[in-house]
Amino acid sequence: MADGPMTEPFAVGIERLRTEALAALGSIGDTTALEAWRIHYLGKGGLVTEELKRIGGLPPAERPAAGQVINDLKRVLNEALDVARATLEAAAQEVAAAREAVDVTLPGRGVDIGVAHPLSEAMARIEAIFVELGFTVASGPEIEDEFHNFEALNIPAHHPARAMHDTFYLDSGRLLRTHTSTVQIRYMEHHKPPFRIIAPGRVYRSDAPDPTHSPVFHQIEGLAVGPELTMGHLKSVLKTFLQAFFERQLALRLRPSYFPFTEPSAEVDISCLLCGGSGCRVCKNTGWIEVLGCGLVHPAVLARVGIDAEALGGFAFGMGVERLVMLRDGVPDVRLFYENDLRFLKGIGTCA
Ligand code: 2U9
Repeated sequence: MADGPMTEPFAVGIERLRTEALAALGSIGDTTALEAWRIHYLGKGGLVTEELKRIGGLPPAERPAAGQVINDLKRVLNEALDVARATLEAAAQEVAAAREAVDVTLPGRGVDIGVAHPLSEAMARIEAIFVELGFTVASGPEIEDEFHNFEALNIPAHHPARAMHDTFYLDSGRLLRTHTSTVQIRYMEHHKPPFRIIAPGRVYRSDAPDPTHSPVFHQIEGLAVGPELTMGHLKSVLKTFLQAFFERQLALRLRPSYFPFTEPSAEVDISCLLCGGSGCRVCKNTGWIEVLGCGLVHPAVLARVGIDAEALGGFAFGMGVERLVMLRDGVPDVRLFYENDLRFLKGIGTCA
């Protein structure tokens, strides 16, 4: 076959390559395929580069025109590549914008307004009532020593009352306080009578949890020391407090009891909150509900902290805060205070 003019078939081949490349570009839908297209046609070993290499085989006279044709092809394909890339990026941006779009007309989710935990609310309330009665609020450590938790309170080693307290002991020989009486002992070590204090706080007893027991609970204990303090003063303070806390008139009954740190000691009953005293299931038909313990401070306790028990006396009382809230709000299980179930917290919480 005779050699024809070289420019014609070369230009035709380039034209076919252009048509094929642009057609392939038209069907590309993502940037990965676009990059593969670029490498296939315009990359170092791509088809356009192959054509460039073929120029060397053309007669010298045809080379400039062939070079021109290939340069045109390169420019056209690069421009088409830029347009295709811009189109794909714009489409991707549209998809992303649609995915992230916020419908500002939708109603909001609503915000829960926090409430004070029922125990915090009750503690604050109880403290406020006693402050009104002239008491000062005292506090102290939850990790204690045996002296402040037991010995100073007339509970020597091996005393059966220690077993009643089911103490959590730490490796250090210290313990988690079983009552906030420890705070009153520490207060008496550093303050001269007369004084009236309450000691609110967390206490710990190694009890298995059940509807009426929790290994951690809250107490508020009170102590007044001064001359001529009697059970009459004690009863009056407690009646004022209990009527303020339960927001109603109540009858009070003191039943003799025993605590190592008070003598005499008494349990305090109030007339039933549900039936008022006539008898119902809440008071087990007795008309009375036990709410706290109290007594006159044992002279041995005063003597242990250097107070002259001949000249001065004191009264003391102690209450479990959970028990009071359970009675007031009809909470059936002490564990509810520690489970953080919002249905419970919202149900009896009050706005902070
Ligand atoms: C000092 C001296 C005496 C505090 C008292 C009680 C009686 C009492 C219980 C109530 C329910 C403990 O939480 S509870 O289980 N407490 O019955 N507490 S007298 O007497 C004191 C305190 C401090 C220096």
